Amino acid sequence: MYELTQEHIMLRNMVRDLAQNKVAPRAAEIDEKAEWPWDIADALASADLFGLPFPEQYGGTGTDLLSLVIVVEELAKVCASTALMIGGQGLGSFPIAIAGTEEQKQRWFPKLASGQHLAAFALTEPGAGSDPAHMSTRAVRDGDSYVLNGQKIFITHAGVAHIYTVFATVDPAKGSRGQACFVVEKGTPGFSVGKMESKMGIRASPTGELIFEDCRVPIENLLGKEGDAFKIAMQTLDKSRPAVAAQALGIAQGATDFAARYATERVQFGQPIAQFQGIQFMLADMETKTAAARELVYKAATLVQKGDREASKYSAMCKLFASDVAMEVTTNAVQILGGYGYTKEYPVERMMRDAKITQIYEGTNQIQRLVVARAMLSRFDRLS
Ligand code: COS
Repeated sequence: MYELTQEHIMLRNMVRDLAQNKVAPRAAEIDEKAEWPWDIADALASADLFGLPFPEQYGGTGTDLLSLVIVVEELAKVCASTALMIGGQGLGSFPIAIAGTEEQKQRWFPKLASGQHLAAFALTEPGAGSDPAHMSTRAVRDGDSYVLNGQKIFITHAGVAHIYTVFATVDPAKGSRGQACFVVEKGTPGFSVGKMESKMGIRASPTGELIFEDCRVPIENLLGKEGDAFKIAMQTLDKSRPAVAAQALGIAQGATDFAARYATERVQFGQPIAQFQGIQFMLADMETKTAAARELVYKAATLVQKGDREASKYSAMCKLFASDVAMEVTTNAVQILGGYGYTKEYPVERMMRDAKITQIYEGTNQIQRLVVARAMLSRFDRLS
């Protein structure tokens, strides 16, 4: 089980203040304008929050995954796009943490840890979303480098990132065992950012296409060996899904808190609507499900941190559960606010739009159920 230490609580309180003072006042505007907020990125960097995924020797905080999810949760209570800055930094850099050499970590981590550079994770393609074993981006060895050709889509931090961990196939006949993972730096000839998406939610976080046209990447940028990449991607997602779950959790708590406060102020039939049992029961269910999600998210983060054999299953379970809770809770928050909830005057409609992506990205919830079921049933395979 997990236990929050004094350090976790101090970190949570510090980020709560920052979220309230620096992030909340900008959240509606950056959503409306679909604008990447450099001022908020600077504020997170000044608070050392980009250092959360990195060990101390590279300028990181050297803290655990539970610290990272606590921070993502607090930021997501007021702005899911801002929370994704930290989640995305983890996702984009975990492949280097998992498979990088000491030299590679020294080369890329310090600037990522300080927030001077941002990272992005490039796995998804038009024809390979849930099924990355069948990606078509190619990497062909040529002397001391690889030449990349292909296209990636729906990439968080496209354009704003400096470091992209890119997955490509070196031997299509080998499927998931024929892939390699590379770090491609911004500005590498043959690498460009294509179409940017206009999205329903997390609108202040840029999502876009990456294009590789005879993009030459030195062999020093290969992470692990040829053939390792699919497992690197799976291990990365195991580490990163608790952060998506924490984003969902924060959205759910933010919406619950807002709806509860609103219900005490909104008067109908001569009394605050919070005095109606119908509203009380909705609020009680929202609070209960959100609290249950928190237990699962914190436990999953702890198991992933320990490298527990159940880590992959818990990582999928917490993302699945917390995101479904976030969708349900935010929909009910809009319902409690009624017509006002449907307008941009109040944050709950944004929270409902932001919640939706947490059921989809880093593996749809259908994929999470598949991961959970496989982990459950593999036990019996071993016995047979
Ligand atoms: N950790 C380490 N290795 C893993 C792993 C994990 N969590 N999950 C699978 N592997 C390994 C398997 O052990 C297998 O190894 P061998 O080749 O040595 O046998 C290999 O990876 C292939 O595994 P599997 O056969 O299970 O692969 P599938 O193609 O059936 O895919 C799923 C498995 C569906 C789980 C995977 O494709 C997936 O996670 N899809 C969703 C991807 C996703 O999240 N996309 C969102 C984009 S990222 S924002």
